[in-house]
Amino acid sequence: MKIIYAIVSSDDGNRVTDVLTEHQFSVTRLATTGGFLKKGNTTLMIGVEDSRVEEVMGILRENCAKRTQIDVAAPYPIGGAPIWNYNYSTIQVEAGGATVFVLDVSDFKKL
Ligand code: 2BA
Repeated sequence: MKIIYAIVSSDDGNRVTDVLTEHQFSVTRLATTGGFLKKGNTTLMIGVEDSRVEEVMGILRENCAKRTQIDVAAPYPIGGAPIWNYNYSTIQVEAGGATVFVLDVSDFKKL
C-alpha cells in the first residue's frame, strides 16, 4: 500500500477530490499553505493499493490545471525586519499541476 500526498491549487482541489471519490478512492483534504508564495493550496492524502497508484496519477494529471508561468509579487525581508516591512519584487514561477509524493505504508488499520 502507498500513501500519496498531492499538493494542488485550491482552485483544483474540489474537482480532483470529486473525481477521486467517484473512482472509489478515499481522500482526506487538508488546507495547506505554500512556504514560498505563502498562499493557500490544498494537500490531498490518498491511501491506495500499489496497483492503483497510476490511476491516481492519471486523475491528478487530467484534473489539475496545466503548469504555466505566472508573475507573482514575492516578498523578501529587509535585513531581519518583521513581515509587514517586507519589500516585494515581481518574479516568474510555475503554477498549476500537482506536486506529488508517493510513500510506502508499513501498516494500515481502521480501529
Ligand atoms: P509554494 O512553496 O508556495 O511554491 C509555489 C511555486 O513557487 C512553486 O510551484 C515553484 O514554482 C515556485 N517556488 C517554490 N519554491 C521556490 C524557491 N525557493 N525559489 C523559486 N521558486 C520557488 P510548485 O513547485 O508547483 O509547488 C507548489 C506547492 O507545492 C508549493 O507552494 C509547496 O506548497 C508545495 N511543494 C512543492 N515542492 C515541495 C517540496 N519539495 N516539499 C514540500 N512541499 C512542496
